[in-house]
Amino acid sequence: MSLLLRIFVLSWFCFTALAAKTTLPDLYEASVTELQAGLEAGHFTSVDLVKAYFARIEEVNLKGPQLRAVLELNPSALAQAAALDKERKKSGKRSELHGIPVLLKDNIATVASEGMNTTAGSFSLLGSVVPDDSGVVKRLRKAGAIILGKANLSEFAHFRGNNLPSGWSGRGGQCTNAYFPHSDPCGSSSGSGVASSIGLTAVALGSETDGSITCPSSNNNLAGIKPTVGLVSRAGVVPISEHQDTVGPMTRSVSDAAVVLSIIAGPDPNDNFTLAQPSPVPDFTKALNKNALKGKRIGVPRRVFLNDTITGNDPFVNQEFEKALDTIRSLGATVIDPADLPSADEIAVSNNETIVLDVDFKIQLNAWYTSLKSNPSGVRSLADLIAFDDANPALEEPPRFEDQSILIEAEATTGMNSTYFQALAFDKDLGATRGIDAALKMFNLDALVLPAPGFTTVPAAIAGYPIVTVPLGFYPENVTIALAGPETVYPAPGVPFGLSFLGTAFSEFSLVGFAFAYEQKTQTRLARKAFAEAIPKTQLHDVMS
Ligand SMILES: *[C@@H]1O[C@H](CO)[C@@H](O)[C@H](O)[C@H]1NC(C)=O
Ligand SMILES: *[C@@H]1O[C@H](CO)[C@@H](O)[C@H](O)[C@H]1NC(C)=O
Ligand SMILES: *[C@@H]1O[C@H](CO)[C@@H](O)[C@H](O)[C@H]1NC(C)=O
Ligand SMILES: *[C@@H]1O[C@H](CO)[C@@H](O)[C@H](O)[C@H]1NC(C)=O
Ligand SMILES: *[C@@H]1O[C@H](CO)[C@@H](O)[C@H](O)[C@H]1NC(C)=O
Ligand SMILES: *[C@@H]1O[C@H](CO)[C@@H](O)[C@H](O)[C@H]1NC(C)=O
Ligand SMILES: CC(=O)N[C@H]1CO[C@H](CO)[C@@H](O)[C@@H]1O
Repeated sequence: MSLLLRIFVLSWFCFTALAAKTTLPDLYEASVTELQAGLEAGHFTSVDLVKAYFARIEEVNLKGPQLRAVLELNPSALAQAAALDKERKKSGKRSELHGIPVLLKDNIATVASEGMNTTAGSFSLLGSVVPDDSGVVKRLRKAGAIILGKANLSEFAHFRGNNLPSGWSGRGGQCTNAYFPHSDPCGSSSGSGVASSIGLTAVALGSETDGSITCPSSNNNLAGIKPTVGLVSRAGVVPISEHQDTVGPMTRSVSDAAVVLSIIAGPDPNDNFTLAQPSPVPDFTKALNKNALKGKRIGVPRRVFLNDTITGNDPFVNQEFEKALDTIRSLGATVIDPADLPSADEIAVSNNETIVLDVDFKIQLNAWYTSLKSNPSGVRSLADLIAFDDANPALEEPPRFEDQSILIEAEATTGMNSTYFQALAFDKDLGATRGIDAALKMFNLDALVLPAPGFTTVPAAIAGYPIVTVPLGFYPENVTIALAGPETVYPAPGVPFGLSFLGTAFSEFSLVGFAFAYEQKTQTRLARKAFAEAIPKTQLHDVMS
């Protein structure tokens, strides 16, 4: 080789190495689109991605700030990544999630042979063998996604004891927020929220019965989608209630959430609620339009949060909420304020939701335990679970985390009787007919908007209707810090909170558009990062050979 050619080749190598390094995305913020582009361009592989996320989890999960966001890593993830890298080279990507790591809330089942447990955070399910992958995991695998691991959560999706704090489970301990030391991550999809917020995974899935995607998305500076009950399969998800449970994405951007929802949504013969959804499943990424709010009518159902002691009494959240309404106006929408739900004051005092959830939980959790191929704990029912917790206090009832009042209340129910069916009908009436649908119709609205913290999720929860949440603001430096649980505080300086767009059944496509327009205009997520110790340092270049 001539000297000139040598110099050329050498400098070409240096140039491409440098170019690759400079084009590697920062995993704190990296979007699915950026990661997919990097994988396609060969700047890094899915094996590199899994290694980097594992290392980032290692830095902050049990060490350093001890966020306790992740329960288990998938021992098969690296092998899955290698196979998907090979397949990409040979025949191209299967979908936008090909080779992208996804973290699952620990109530979402994965086959035991892969090496992980599905426990909803409870030792009563450790080592249990589920009959199959959950419906959403089947879709993710088909799309070429990599299951990275299982996230900590409020045990049994916060259906164990009213006095247990968000983010605590027997198996995982207390998960905490990355925006202020020992602050409340909210729940019950706490670990999914914390892990997404600081890039311990590309994206995460959570589940919601009432607030469990919305609230941790709000507290962790994320975009979250709580889909209509019946859009996304709940087959293979440790249940609370088939009338309210739903699975959805918790991600750093609305775009990422739209990519994930497009893949996990759709009918599943193992969850007959999904068979009634409109066909075909929309490509939600087509809803990502910066002008989506132009000419729309957005209502503010004030009575949903006026009497809410969490949000209604928080002048700072309200102040940021008023600014959000101005932003929505500036994006070309008409804000109708107030646009109250006729049922709002009845919802505030109704106990119908509890009646339904208690009865459903007992029936469906019993069915979960009996469906298991095996369970080393010997627990085969809700009654067994209560006895198991009491018999294993070191695992499940450590000091200050003893409460299992909800389990006991649910166990006392006697099945579906007329009281139950009446409560179910009241919920539909309060949440949908005289609630969200009535307000949409009366004021001729395209959607409703509410602050995400507090009990603003209840109308959509009892109606089975969707919510799309985006970052709204952060608590100020001088906020009064209060206790949220035995080991957590809320509010606290710098802790995020969100804005929720709500609508009727299967209105996700519109809601995604509205949330995207607001997110793109404000870019609130980028205004603040986690506290220094909670920001993992490992990046792709650290793990690439
Ligand atoms: C979870 O289950 C797998 C296989 O079922 C087992 O090998 C593994 O040790 C379990 N993980 C933990 C953290 O106990
Ligand atoms: C689902 O199937 C059950 C019986 O397996 C039935 O009772 C229920 O009404 C069905 N639900 C829907 C929404 O189709
Ligand atoms: C909620 O607040 C409104 C307005 O202040 C009031 O009229 C109504 O009685 C309150 N409802 C409840 C259930 O407290
Ligand atoms: C259920 O809702 C209806 C309608 O608001 C109400 O009359 C009834 O008292 C509620 N039941 C319970 C148990 O709260
Ligand atoms: C239905 O069952 C519940 C307990 O699950 C009980 O409190 C209620 O009184 C029963 N209703 C009727 C009409 O028997
Ligand atoms: C915090 O500071 C702001 C402005 O700097 C002030 O308006 C507000 O009253 C203060 N809040 C508290 C709780 O001290
Ligand atoms: C992945 C990981 O760090 N998992 C840990 C979660 O927390 C429990 C309880 O401390 C540990 O046993 C796991 O190793």
